[in-house]
Amino acid sequence: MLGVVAGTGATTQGAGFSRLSHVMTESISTLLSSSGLILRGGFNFETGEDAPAQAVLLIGHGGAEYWTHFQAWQARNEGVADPLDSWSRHVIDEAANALGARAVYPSDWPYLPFQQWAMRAEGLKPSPLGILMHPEFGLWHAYRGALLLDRALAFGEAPRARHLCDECRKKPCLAVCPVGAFDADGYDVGACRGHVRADGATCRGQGCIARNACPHDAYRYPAVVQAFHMDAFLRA
Ligand code: B12
Repeated sequence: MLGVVAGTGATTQGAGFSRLSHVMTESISTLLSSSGLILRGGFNFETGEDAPAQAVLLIGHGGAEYWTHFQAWQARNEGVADPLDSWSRHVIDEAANALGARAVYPSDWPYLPFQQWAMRAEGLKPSPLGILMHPEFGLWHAYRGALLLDRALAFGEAPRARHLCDECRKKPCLAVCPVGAFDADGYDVGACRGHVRADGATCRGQGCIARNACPHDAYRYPAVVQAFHMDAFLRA
């Protein structure tokens, strides 16, 4: 398994990737270089596990580096439905073809367990909001696709990421939602969506208040990016 290690930039592969074939990480890096997406991590499925392949590599972003690349593509492809998904497919399908892999996406139905895969690949744990907490990117990261391979890859030890929520005493993320959509029992999607739709101008224009309350905000998405995702959330 491998993952981006704390201290590495959001646009380059970290030291953890040297455990995977240098040739493979270099070629994935080259294939993704003008997209703002990065190889997040990967692992081999266990023998006997009900798995879709032998190995998986997760592609995503830490921070919003991808946004300018996506916007440039969208300007050349006006009117495309589900633009972020379409752009992700455009970038990641090409990488999959070059590597002899099969690309799958977070929005594919039935949903694939992207967060479970990320926990295995990167050693992450969920924040109280449900979003995985990353030791460098905080809550400001996501997955845009995965490469499934029918061959095992040479991964090293499972990464153990520092879980910042364990060290956070005040947990402001749980205190600020105007409708208390997040608590120890989980995430009340109906309350969240109802508020955002009816009178959540801040959530709609600047993003989720609870997510923005997290102090680990070095990679926080700009308001325009957050507004785009909240709009997609309202339409989901
Ligand atoms: C359906 C879905 C939703 C639904 C319902 C979520 C739920 N409570 O069930 C809705 C539309 C509400 C939603 C909302 C959001 N989602 Co969502 N969602 C998904 C999706 C497409 C499927 C989830 C699923 O059922 N998977 C299948 C099961 C078998 O896989 P899993 O790994 O076991 O699923 C985990 C999640 O369900 C998680 N979970 C449970 N409750 C919650 C609550 C939240 C807020 C999240 C993020 C996860 C989560 O627990 C499981 C862990 O084992 C995934 C992508 C994917 N394929 O997983 C994204 C995904 C989980 N969402 C994601 C995100 C970022 C969000 C939003 C923050 C988006 C936004 N606004 O910008 C919002 C949260 C609302 C807010 N206040 O901002 C990211 C999380 C990335 C990360 N860093 O961890 C994912 C992985 C998509 C991606 N492209 O990366 N989402």
